[in-house]
Amino acid sequence: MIQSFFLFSLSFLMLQLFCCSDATTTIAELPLLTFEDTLFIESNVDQEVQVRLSLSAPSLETVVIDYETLAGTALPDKDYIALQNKRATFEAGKTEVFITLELSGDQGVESDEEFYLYFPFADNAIIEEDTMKISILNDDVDNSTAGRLVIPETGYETPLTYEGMSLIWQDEFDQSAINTDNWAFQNGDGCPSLCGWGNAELQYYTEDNAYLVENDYLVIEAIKEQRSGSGYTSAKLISQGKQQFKYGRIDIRANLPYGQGLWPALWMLG
Ligand SMILES: [Ca+2]
Ligand SMILES: [Ca+2]
Ligand SMILES: [Ca+2]
Repeated sequence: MIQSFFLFSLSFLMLQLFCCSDATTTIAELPLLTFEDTLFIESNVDQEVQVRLSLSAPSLETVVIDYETLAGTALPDKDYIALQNKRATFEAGKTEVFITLELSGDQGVESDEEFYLYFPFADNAIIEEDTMKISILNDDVDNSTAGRLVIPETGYETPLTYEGMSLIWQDEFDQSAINTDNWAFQNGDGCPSLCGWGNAELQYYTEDNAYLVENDYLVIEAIKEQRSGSGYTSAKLISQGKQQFKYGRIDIRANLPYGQGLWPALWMLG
């Protein structure tokens, strides 16, 4: 009886160990759902695109991932076709599947937009990260202002006072001409000593391209034209030898152009 009892007890213990050890191992070995945020260029026509889902390791079981779209700044029907109660299936042993999305094209000028793919539930896989961001990059531009000077009506207001500091110099470009007490022009292409101004710059600087408008603004204009061997002209103003400062705070308010090859710059050199 004693021996029999002992064996039963041992069997029971072994059964317990097998049970718990096996259950723990199974959970730990479920693969992890992985993916990366994805971006697409909008286009002018509707398009089908694909996003990729991956598993961290192949599974012996079929893995099913539930998914649906969630609106962001991109909206269903306007920017993409909404999906609800959809399922992506990884056959046993597979670690990659693709989900097809339908994006709406247009020719409207707008901001880049985004929406989301949400993964609420998985069979035989673990979801740690449950939301993929899908970005739609607008590819339309506004040509209505090309070649015209547009003074922006919004932007940073430069204060005239700061606590603990006093204003010792300013130029609001509100006189009848560029103030030569403050500014000198650095003209040419830098040659022969520093052709391209050390930066392979393509323009020829001339004071013709700097002027004041509306009693309040300095304009520096870049023009595609030939001048002394350069294919472009622009202007450079420097305060060197006229207004120079050591320590303190300098505020500059400027509106900078955007486009291929443009390199607007506000330098502080010492
Ligand atoms: Ca477009
Ligand atoms: Ca759009
Ligand atoms: Ca657009």
